[in-house]
Amino acid sequence: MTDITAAGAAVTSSPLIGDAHLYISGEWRHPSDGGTRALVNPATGHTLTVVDEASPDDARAAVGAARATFDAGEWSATPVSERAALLRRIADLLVRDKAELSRIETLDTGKTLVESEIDIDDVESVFRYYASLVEVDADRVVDVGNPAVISRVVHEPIGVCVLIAPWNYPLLQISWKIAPALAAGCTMVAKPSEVTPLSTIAFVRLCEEAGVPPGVLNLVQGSGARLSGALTDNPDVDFISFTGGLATGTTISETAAKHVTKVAVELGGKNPHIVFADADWESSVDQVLTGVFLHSGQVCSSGTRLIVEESIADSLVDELVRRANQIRMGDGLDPASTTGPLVSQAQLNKMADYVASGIAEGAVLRCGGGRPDRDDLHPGGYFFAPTIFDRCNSSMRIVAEETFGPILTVERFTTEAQALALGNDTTYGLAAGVRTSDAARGERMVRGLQHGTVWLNDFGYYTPAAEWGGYGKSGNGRELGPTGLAEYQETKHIWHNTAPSASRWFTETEDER
Ligand code: TXE
Repeated sequence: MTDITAAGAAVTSSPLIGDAHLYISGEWRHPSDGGTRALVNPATGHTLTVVDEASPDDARAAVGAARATFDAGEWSATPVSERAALLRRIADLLVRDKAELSRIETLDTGKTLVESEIDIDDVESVFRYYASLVEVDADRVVDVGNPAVISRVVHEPIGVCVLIAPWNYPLLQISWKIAPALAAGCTMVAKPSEVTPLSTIAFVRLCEEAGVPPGVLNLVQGSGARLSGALTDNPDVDFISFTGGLATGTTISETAAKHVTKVAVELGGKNPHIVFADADWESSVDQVLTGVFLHSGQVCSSGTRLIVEESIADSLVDELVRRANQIRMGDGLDPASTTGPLVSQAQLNKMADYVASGIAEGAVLRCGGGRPDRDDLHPGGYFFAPTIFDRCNSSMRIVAEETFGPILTVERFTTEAQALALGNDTTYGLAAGVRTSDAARGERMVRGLQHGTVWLNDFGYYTPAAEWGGYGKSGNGRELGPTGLAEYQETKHIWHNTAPSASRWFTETEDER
């Protein structure tokens, strides 16, 4: 068993975490009311470290700092080339400190070290992508049919942004917000999840080292509900980008509407993975398994609904059960682990509740359903075995609701029309996968599925250059790609007449007509 207690102590003393954890106006501060929060290592249930937790006054101060810095105008007027260079310096520092950042992310979230390392690589890519994109984010010239008029559409930073992130991909998801916000010339308050704030604290220290000016990037952490008024019911905020649960996203959207504050929300999904009988067998087994059990299913685009053609359903489910039982769950720091624990006791309780509801509603439990029966797992860790339910239908809670854990449900179809209807039978619409060797059918399916990302004969991949976001209750707005930058920009039309002349619409005398 890995000695996590020792590793936890090392986190406390990490220079990347420091001893003060709020960053406002370029200063590391302790909270005004002395608030703290103990963070738990999900692999052991032991306290990992204790961090500062912001009060509502601190959050208001952070928004005030972002407002004052934006209104001063210096940052937003920084030449694009300088902002791009800053993003690249941040990317370089991510490379330098990748090992420590990955270790911190694993201790805080429970995910395996390899997954954390991939996350940090992806964060680096996002910064490099937006550095390059903003350099070519040109104004548009519009021909208005009058050679004397120069008509331009220009992009300007939207202003003060509040960036609220969840616990499953802490640094990755907040980087999808911070990178375009910095590229666009915005100022911001970042609020990581109170469950997993460590990597964001460490990252803000790197941003400071890279030369992000004081007041541009401010950091508070703590309970979202407690800080909500200061961050989302605040006329000084111009844009809120939120990733998290549906209920929270709805509350934030309602609150922000009072101030006509722009909001973009990414609220998870209930993602179908559709397998036709003619699909490649080996990659189907592999990717259905990875698609749902990676990071113990705590992924917004997790392929939790297997929708499989009846003729191969029994054999595919048998094989998935066999493979799921072999998954090496364990402490994320242990190189032998291929997936880690759930993030918290709350998530563990939620899975137990979903398993009970699946059984009560008549689904057939084929494997998992509780804590793995293994002596080598730490007794305090939040481990939940990969779970497969067969004979499911979309009226069951385990099929309709986002479980956000390692639970695969299986539904069966006999026709393409049924497969499509099942794939769209969800209130969410974040991501979907289709597997078939029939190209024409594949194309019909990807066009028919009402989801923000659709994979054909693949699952789970994304690139910083392509938009990410959801249809339906998976949210609105997009992250990544050019749209992910546009979210942080206002669009201004400048009409410049180089040879002004009177229009004579309102005339002084009738003769002028
Ligand atoms: O999310 P919350 P939770 C889903 C998943 C999960 C469920 C609940 O199904 O089981 O959401 O997870 C902040 N005003 N996803 O409870 O509460 C909070 O501090 C402002 C899907 O962890 O939505 C944190 O920083 N902020 C998802 C962030 O919101 C508030 C990833 C997310 O927390 C707030 C995670 C408030 N009133 C969970 N209340 C995805 N889309 O990938 C909370 N917060």
